[in-house]
Amino acid sequence: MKSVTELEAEATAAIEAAESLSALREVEVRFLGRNGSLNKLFEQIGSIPAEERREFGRAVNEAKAKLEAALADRMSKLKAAEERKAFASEAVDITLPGRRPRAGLPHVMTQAADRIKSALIGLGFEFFDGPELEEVRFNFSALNYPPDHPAMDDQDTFYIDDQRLLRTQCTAIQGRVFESRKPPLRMFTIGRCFRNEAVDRTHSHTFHQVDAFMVDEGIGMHHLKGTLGAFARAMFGPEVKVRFRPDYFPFVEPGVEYAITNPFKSGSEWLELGGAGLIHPNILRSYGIDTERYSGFAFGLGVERIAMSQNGIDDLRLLLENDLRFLEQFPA
Ligand code: FA5
Repeated sequence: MKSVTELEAEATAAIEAAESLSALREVEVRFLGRNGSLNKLFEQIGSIPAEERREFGRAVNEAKAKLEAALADRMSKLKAAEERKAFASEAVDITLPGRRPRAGLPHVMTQAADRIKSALIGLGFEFFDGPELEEVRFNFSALNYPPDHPAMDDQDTFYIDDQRLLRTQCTAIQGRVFESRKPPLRMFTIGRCFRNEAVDRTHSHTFHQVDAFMVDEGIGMHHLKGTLGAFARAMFGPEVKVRFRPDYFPFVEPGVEYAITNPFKSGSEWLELGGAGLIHPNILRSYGIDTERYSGFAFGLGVERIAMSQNGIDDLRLLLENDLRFLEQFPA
């Protein structure tokens, strides 16, 4: 059996020789652990003559205390060394040139919507948001569609149930505004619309409209034409011409189709942007608005059409694909 002094010397050497925290931990277990060599020494105390036991116990305890101190000392040295190593391996070369973050840019549709918003706000219209999942009544019946009228077939959509659908037109905000506000009104919205429609170069099942209306005393077609003329110039420049031709929508009387001179070199001379007209008196009356005093105009335009004509894009599908090679051609 080893003496206390021998064991202490052996343990001290092992502590000094440990090159890592895990090696040190092993040394600690070997000498100071519950089943370690020092505790084993204690177990011999019974075989030692009674008068030497005190001295023996003291020597073992002293050795234990020394070894614990040596362990703690070695541990802090090893920790510091490991930290230095980790620090060195994580070091950053601050002299390297930085990597430029890839800055995003607004989608070409967002850019068009922003331009439309500032043009209409500039003309005194107030933005009003409506839900994409709309009540059937706001989308159709509140807009003077007689029940089962064939005009609804042109705007077949995705029905959630009998009362709710994905809106086919942003004109649906009219009823929402009339329920909560009184004239004079000058409102507009921009948002997504949905129709059961095959996708081609100019149509999609999901698209955007801007819809605006004004109700005040003595509003007539001249206000509508003046507003849409000013809107076209704000959006497409001073040279643009506008054209109005009779059209039918249940919620306007008279109704017109609104077109601008085609900015594309090819194709027809005119590009249709949407529909417009004077708000049907039936609608105003149904919301308790005095039609002797008030009248109004409304218009609804396709935002994709506007984005396409402003940027010379000839296929609407490109707007939906999120291909960066396409989108990066339109920095804001
Ligand atoms: C309407 O939706 C009427 N609510 C517009 C209106 C408002 C008339 C207020 C009178 C008063 P229309 O279905 O024609 O009308 O659609 C208007 C415009 O939305 C179209 O000219 C087109 O630019 C765009 N649009 C319609 N359907 C699609 C589609 N499937 N894909 C892309 N754009 C579409």
